[in-house]
Amino acid sequence: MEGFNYKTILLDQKAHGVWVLTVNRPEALNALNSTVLNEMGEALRQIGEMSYDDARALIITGSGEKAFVAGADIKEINELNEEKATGFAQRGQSIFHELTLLKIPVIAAVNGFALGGGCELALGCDFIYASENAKFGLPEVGLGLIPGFGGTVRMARAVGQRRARELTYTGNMICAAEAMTLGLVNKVFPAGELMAGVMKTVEAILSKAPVAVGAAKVSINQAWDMDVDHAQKNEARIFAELFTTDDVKEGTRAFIEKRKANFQGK
Ligand code: CO8
Repeated sequence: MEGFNYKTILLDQKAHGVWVLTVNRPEALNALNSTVLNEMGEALRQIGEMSYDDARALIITGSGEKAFVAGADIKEINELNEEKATGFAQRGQSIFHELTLLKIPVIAAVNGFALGGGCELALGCDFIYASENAKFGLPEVGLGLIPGFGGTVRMARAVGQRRARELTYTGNMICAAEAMTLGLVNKVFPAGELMAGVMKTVEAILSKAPVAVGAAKVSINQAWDMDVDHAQKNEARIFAELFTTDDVKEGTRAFIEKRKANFQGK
């Protein structure tokens, strides 16, 4: 399966089953306009319909050296009224929510500015790797806005309420090293080595049982909105469901036979 044709994003296969979605408006620092959001929505639908044979991981990044995504498109925001703003915010929120529903890991490879909607896009991914020139921030209050693509929800969950408040009220940008100290970013790489670093982790994930990785994602995400008792019951249910897959037998048998498991994703 090769790439797809879009105008404002690129959707390419980097290795078998490893997809890279690149927001591709470098002239506007990859700002998210309606076309980008619509194309991202379509791309996620396509990936979501693929079997584990064809899709094992998704990497999200931005085109060019300078930006991951410098936010929602401010020119488009300037034209909104209350009704259209509701639609625009909900569209972004639902697409970023789709990232959490995909049963494959989604990794943000943040290669420059991740501001406003761009920071919120990264927050919607399973985790964030960054190049050392990356900058994170929620500058919306400086535009008379608040983060509207899930930022007031997810930033607090990522770094704690007090740090989220400080970032959101000041709109200050932080560098990759500080973002890592806050726990927003998992790893920082020298510029030019980011994608290789992401791929190393993806390869580690690809060696594991695909259905189990997907089930772990579902359990972690669902647990977030549950109390401990319900979350553990849910985990036990998801755990037990994996015993309907061949990969459980293969993984455990391979351990006993002291060989590498050959997982089939079913
Ligand atoms: N929207 C539209 N165009 C943008 C954006 C953006 N967010 N960011 C940069 N651009 C454009 C610039 O206008 C410029 O275009 P042109 O060359 O035609 O003038 C080009 O990209 C290059 O940008 P700069 O010349 O500004 O580059 P600098 O290196 O000088 O500065 C910055 C880089 C600091 C990143 C700067 O561009 C900047 O501050 N950008 C805006 C960052 C921002 O405020 N982002 C938040 C936007 S609001 C948002 O994301 C809300 C999300 C929730 C929406 C909810 C719906 C209602």
